[in-house]
Amino acid sequence: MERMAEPYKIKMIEPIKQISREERKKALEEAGYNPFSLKSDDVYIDLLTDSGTGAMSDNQWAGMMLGDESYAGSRNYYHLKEAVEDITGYPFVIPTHQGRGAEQVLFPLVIQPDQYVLSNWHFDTTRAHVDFANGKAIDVVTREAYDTTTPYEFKGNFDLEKLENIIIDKKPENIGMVVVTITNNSAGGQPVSMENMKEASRIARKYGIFTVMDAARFSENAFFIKHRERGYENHSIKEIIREMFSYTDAFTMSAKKDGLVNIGGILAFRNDHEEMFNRARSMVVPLEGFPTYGGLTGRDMEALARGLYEGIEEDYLKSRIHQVEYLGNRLAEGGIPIQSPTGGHAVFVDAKKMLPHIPGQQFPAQVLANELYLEVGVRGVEVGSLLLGRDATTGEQLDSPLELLRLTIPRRVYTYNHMDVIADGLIAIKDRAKTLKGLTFTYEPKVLRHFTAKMHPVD
Ligand code: PLI
Repeated sequence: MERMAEPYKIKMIEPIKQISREERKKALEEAGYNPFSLKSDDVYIDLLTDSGTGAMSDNQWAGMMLGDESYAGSRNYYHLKEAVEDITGYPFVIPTHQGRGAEQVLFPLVIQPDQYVLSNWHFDTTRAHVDFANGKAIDVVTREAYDTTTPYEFKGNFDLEKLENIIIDKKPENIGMVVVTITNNSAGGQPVSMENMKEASRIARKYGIFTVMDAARFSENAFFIKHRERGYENHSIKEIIREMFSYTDAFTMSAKKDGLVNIGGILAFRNDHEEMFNRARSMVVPLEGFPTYGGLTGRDMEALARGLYEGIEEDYLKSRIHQVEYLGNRLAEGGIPIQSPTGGHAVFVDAKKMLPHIPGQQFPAQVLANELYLEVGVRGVEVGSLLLGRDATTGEQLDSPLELLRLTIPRRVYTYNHMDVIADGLIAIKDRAKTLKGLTFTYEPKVLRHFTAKMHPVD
């Protein structure tokens, strides 16, 4: 696959260095074989997340100097509100410190205790906030998402039949809300088609159920619709985004992804939800801050107002998605099994296929993450059994349907040469994959264990 020249040039650089293999071995041991516990100085190429790790433009940095740090009514809030309304059509806008801040304000207003929440796939914090609101999260993703080898253009979709059957089975009054996660992070940054979103929304509205967009990667999703879904090839990205948001009542957004900022989130409501907006504005005060700053500085809001526009530019999106696809193609050509086709923000390596001799209970994707770090100093992240955890009542380790190593690409940060280092590193591991050993816990925290667990290779 050809490389594509970036639609920007570099004005400032941040040095990175590759420490020696011996030093990496020591660092990994000290980190308890858990890449989350590595110091970033010991990492050469950091693919832990695309969240808050992107590079801002000169235009955004210039905007930072125009921060109006007034406690109430900052002019940057109004810039942000105008940008959100222009791009999504939602007029009622509340800034929050990041995506989970928006979730913690909204969810208790919508979910009644013991209600179910249905999503194509809840992100970890989204699931946690459903739990905190005493709701019960159920994922209803299309079955194609679990088959990494067969390409399917919209692996992020809802299983619509299952969605409606669950609503009927549990009864509509017991469903708190439907959450449309775009793109579907856990399935591999996979997009949701417009048709699927429209149908999910039609089903929810038929039963009077509130719908929320988890919009972290909304512009990447719009790009995929334009290039993969029939009928949208001649629509602008903005037109597609407008239509996507017409199918939900509110959105929560981690602006640290497609918003192209290092911190920030948004909670917004459609024009027919002013009453709920007013209730959310009261809630945001004790949780995040006054409703015209919600945990952000004026300069953060200005950078975000500008980042939202840069994130929907077609040239930028083309270059972004192409770089991820390039890495995916290099890996596939080198015989590395990946979730196919590649998604928007990351390449997901199928560790179950690459390390079939290591059972889920010994965390094959974590083993692969560690080996890639030892090989070239690249830090990826496990999305599998370690992340999934144990059954809350029986304490048994749950069996994850997928054991994935996520190689998450920060926006506008790394070059194609970095993609080659990553690909060469993984391909070099392939031939000795059989010799790699599983992992066992030396310390297993009860809550969100993947962040702080300590492990050791099994004998
Ligand atoms: O990290 P936050 O609080 O700004 O956003 C939470 C969040 C919500 N929804 C989705 C789909 C996410 O992917 C998400 C955060 N994702 C992270 C941190 C990631 O590494 O994927």
